[in-house]
Amino acid sequence: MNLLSFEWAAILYLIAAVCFILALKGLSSPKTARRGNLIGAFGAFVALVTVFLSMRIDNLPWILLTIAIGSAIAAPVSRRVQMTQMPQLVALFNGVGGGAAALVAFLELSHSESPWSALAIAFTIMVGAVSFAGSCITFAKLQELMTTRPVTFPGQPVVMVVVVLGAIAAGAALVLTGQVWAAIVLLGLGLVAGVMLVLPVGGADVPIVISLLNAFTGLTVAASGLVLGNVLLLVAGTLVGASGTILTRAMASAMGRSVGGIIFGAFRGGSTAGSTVQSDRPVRSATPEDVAILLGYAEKVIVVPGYGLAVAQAQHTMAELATALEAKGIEVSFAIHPVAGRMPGHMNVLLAEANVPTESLKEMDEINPEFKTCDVALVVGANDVVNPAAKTTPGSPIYGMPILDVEAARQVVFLKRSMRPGFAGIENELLYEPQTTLLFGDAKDSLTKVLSAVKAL
Ligand code: TAP
Repeated sequence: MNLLSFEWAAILYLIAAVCFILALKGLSSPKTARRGNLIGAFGAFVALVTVFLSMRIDNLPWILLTIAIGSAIAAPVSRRVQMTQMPQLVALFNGVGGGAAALVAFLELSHSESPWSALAIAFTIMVGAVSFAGSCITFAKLQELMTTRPVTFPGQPVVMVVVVLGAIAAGAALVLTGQVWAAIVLLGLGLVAGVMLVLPVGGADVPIVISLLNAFTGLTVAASGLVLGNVLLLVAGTLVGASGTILTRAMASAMGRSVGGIIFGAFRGGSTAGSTVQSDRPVRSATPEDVAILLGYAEKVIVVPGYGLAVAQAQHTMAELATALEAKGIEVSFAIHPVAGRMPGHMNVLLAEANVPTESLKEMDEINPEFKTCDVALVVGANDVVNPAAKTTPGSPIYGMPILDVEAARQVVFLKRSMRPGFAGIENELLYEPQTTLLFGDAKDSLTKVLSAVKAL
């Protein structure tokens, strides 16, 4: 029995859609993001309840059981996940969304009554499958279950063209005949296309691909709104698709990339080249006391935080060190690269947690001219975002990405545990430069020792 009339359901869907729009608005600033998130969750809750109360639902116990299983898995995972693992969680949730939309469209095939709805079904199956498979590979790259370098093989572009042509043929067959076999072929080709799309993307470009796949999932959900005749899915999917597309373009332009270049670059052989990693060349290593002397006698220090700072959870010690240096009259600022860490805004959130004043945080364009007047650039757990190969080595996976001009500083100190490369998997020549010193060890441990040595100066 339907407890809600069609009109009431439409009003509640409208309320949910407004919540989603307000959520996006809230999420656009760190100050309002938490509220935005809650408004979005409320909108999703209203939408879910409306579905249950306004439709005749078969198999209710099964549906409730799957919701319970999903919640039992997702709630503890979301609670336990570290900040540094957030992008892979987002990739996974995103992929599951795309995959679910593809499966729903598959099941709706038997109810399809017009070529238009068959077209929407074909689109949803294909793009949903691409999003699912692509997100799984992105997850594997981010979780470092596989290499983060571009994966290519001879004939890859030809295979991709064959897959796309096959998908168009299977899609046409699905629209014209409505046959299940065509849907199965389309689903399979979509999965292959998703894998092929992400494999050649190098580590440094993965954040942009997450955002692109997110836009794909949005489009899939919007198309499944057409298939199911559900306005809310249409609105929510369009919002996700549009915001994902805007974010993809914004991130690509912040990194000096074109979206086409990222996806097709490796196919052209452009981004597969790179330097070899883990060489045995000598480097200059130092003790915490040496680093404390360098810092303590500087006039101007620029800290470059990166992923390693987050892994070591060293933000509080870093903030304490900055305060101790400032107490000695030294000017300290933090250089924030847009993709430092593993998600947009990662460093801002981390340093805000340690109460580093926002005026000390400087974005890349603002801080870059300052490196040449700085005595020490202290690079804490960052690597790719300071790698000069982005400027000097055409063919490197990060070539063209704007970087922090750390090499211009008089002295550069790296705090890292080993000579292992960063996420992009390429060597950093700056580690071997004469002005560079390395303090090996976990960032928190090293910073604690440097802090007490600075205090003892
Ligand atoms: P990375 O280039 O990944 O370098 C991190 C460095 O931290 C490594 O050199 C690592 O060296 C060191 N490290 C790790 N754990 C440490 C610890 N406990 N103590 C001290 N050092 C530690 O990081 P980045 O410079 O921040 O650049 C970010 C990279 O991630 C870019 O390639 C970016 O494209 C990619 N990415 C970014 C995002 C977003 S949106 N921000 C999302 C996904 C991927 P050792 O192992 O030798 O210690």
